[in-house]
Amino acid sequence: MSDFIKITSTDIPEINGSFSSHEELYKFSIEKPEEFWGPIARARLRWDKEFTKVMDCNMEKGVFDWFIGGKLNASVQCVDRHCEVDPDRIALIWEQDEPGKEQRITFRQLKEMVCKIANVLKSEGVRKSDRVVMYISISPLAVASMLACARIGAVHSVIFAGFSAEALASRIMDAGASVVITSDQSIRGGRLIELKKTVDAAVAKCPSVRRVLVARRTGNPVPIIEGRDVWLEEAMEAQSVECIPESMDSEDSLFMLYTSGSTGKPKGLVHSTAGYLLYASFTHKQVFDIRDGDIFACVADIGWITGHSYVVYGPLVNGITTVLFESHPAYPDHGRYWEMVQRIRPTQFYGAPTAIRLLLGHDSSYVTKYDRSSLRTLGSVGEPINHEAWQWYHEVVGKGKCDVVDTWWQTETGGICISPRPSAPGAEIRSAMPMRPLFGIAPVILDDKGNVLEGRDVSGALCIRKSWPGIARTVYGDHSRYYDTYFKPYPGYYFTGDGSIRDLDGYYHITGRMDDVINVSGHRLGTAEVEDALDEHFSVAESAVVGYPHDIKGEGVYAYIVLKEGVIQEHKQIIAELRSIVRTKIAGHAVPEIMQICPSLPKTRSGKIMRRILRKIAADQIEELGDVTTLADPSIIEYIIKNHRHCI
Ligand code: 6R9
Repeated sequence: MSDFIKITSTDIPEINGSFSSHEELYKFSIEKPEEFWGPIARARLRWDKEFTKVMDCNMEKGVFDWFIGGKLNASVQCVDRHCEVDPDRIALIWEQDEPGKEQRITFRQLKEMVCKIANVLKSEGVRKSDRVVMYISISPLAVASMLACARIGAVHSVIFAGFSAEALASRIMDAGASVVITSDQSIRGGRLIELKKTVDAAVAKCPSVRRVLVARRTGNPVPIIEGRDVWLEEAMEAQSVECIPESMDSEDSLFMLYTSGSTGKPKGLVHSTAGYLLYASFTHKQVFDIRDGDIFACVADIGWITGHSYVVYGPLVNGITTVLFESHPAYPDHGRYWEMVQRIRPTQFYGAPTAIRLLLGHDSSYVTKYDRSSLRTLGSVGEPINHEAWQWYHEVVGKGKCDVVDTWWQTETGGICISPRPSAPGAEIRSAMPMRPLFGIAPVILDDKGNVLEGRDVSGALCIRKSWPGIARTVYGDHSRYYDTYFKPYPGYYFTGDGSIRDLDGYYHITGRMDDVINVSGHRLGTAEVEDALDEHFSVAESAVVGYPHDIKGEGVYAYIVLKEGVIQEHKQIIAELRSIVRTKIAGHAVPEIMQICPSLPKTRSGKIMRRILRKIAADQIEELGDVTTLADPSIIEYIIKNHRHCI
C-alpha cells in the first residue's frame, strides 16, 4: 500500500510491539497470525477455558481450526458480559415498519428473552448441535431466538423470509431440523407477508419437523395446527429467566446460512463459534471505528450474512446498541432512512448500493430536511457501488464529513475482508472501491492458468492465500462440495468467485462475479437455480439465464427460453406461468425481468451454451460479441439479436 497510516496506541491495544505504520502491523498480521490473533482472541472474548493453540490450518485441504482447546458460549459474549457491567444499556432498537414506531430493549431484557427462549427450546427437546430453522423477519424476538440457539449449543439456520415454501422446505430438509421458529405474518412497507402460511406449506413436506414456534408480529389470525404449533410468547411465559449457557468448543458450529453458487442447490455454509465471533466483532470495530456508546444502524435483514455479522453478532459482542430495521427505504417515502437517523441518532449507517441508487433518483430534500449530524461512518455492502451512488452517499447523505467505506466480503468469509478502513481514521479513501485488505487477509490475484499476478495494475481471479478466523468451515453435510467450490479451482488458495483489480496504487477494486452467479439487489442467485425452475414448465425444452445491467438492482435476470417442438400455447401465457413457477420454487427476487423465447440457444460444437454471448446481447453490447465462429449454428445469434428488443 502506498500510503502511510499512523498506528495509534489505541488501534489494536492487544498487540505488543512497536509498529510505525499500518503496513508494518498488517505485515505482522499476515506473517505471524498466531501472535496477532492470539492476544486479540484472549482479550476480546470471554473464555470458559482458554485455548492452547491459536491455529492449525491447511489451505490445500480446506481444513481450518482456530483457538484449539478453547471453550466459550456465543450468547455470553453478546449479552451476559454487558449485563454485568451495564444491564440498562440499550442493546436493540427495533425500527418497526410503521413510521415512527420503535422499541428499545436493554441488555438485561435481551438476556431474559434469550434465556426464556433457550428454555423453551430445551423443553422441546432441542439439544447441542441440533439445527433450528428460523423463517422470521427482523425483530428483538428473532435476534433473541438466534442467541437462544447459541446459548444451548443448537445451530441456527435463518432462511430469508422472502423465500418460497418450496425453497424453505428444501432447506429444512437439508438441515434435518425438528423445530422451526416463525411469526404469524411480517410487514414491510405496509404490506403483510404470510410467513406462517408459507411455513405450513413447507413443513407439510418435512416429516422431521415436530414443532413450529410462532411469534406474534401483526396479531392477525393465522391457521394453527393443534399439537404442532405453539405461540412463542406464551411458551416463554412459563420459563425461567436464567439458563446456564452450554460451554462450546471453539470449532463447534454456531450457525449455518444458505447461499447460492454457480451449480446445484444453495449450500448451507457453516460458521464456527470462536473464530466467527472474533472476526465479526473485530472487523466491526475496525472498519466502523466503534466507540463506547455508539449506535450502529445496519439496515440488512437477519436472513443474510450482513444481518448475522453486523446487526447481531458484531455489535452485540462489542456491547453497543444495534438497530433492527424492519421497513423499506422508500416507505412511507424516500426519506425513511434519514428520518430514522434523525430520531435514533446512529453513529454509523451500513446499507446496500441498490437502496442508494433507488434513493438518489429522488429529490435530495428527502435527505437534507433531516438532521444527520450523529453519523460518522457510512458503509456499503453486497455489490459493487458505482461512483455516482458513492458520491451521492458521501456528499448528500454525509455532507462530505463522513467516511464512506465500501466493504467487500461474502457469506463464506464471515466478516469484512477488504475495506478502506482496516484501522486508524485518517487514511485516504477513494470513491467506489474497497481498497485495503483487513488485518490477517492476504488477497492474491491469479490469472486463468492459476499463476499469481504480482505487483500492481493487474486483474484476475480474487483469491485469499492464508486462513483467517472467520472463514466458513464447511458446507453442511457435504465437505467435498466445500472443497471443490473454494479450494480446488486454485490449489492452495481460497477462491472467492469474484474478479478483482489491484490498481497502480496497490488498491483493490472488485469487478464482479466470475462464475454463473447473478447479484440482484445484493441477493445472490445461481443462474442454474433459475434455469432448473424454468425447465420444470412442460412446454420448456431448455433455458439459459444471465444477468444484465440494471439501474437500480445492479443486475437483473434475463432468461432465454427454448420451447419444446409443437407447443401451441400462447407465449404470453407461458411467460406468466414461468414467472409464477420461479416465484413458487425460489422467491420473488429470482423472477426474470426479461424473458426471450428463441428457437434454440447459441452452443459450441461440443454442446456448451455460449453464455458469454448471451450476456453481451442481454447487456446490449452487440458490437462486442467477439469470436462466434466456434458456434454450431451462428445464424441463431442474428435471430436472438433481432428479437432481443421485442421480448417480454
Ligand atoms: C456480504 C455479502 C457476496 C458477493 C461477493 C461479491 C458481492 C459483496 C461487495 C461485492 C463488490 C462489494 N459483493 N460486497 N461486490 N463490492 N463491496 O454480500 O455476502 O450475500 O454472500 O454476497 O457479493 O460478488 O462475492 P453474500
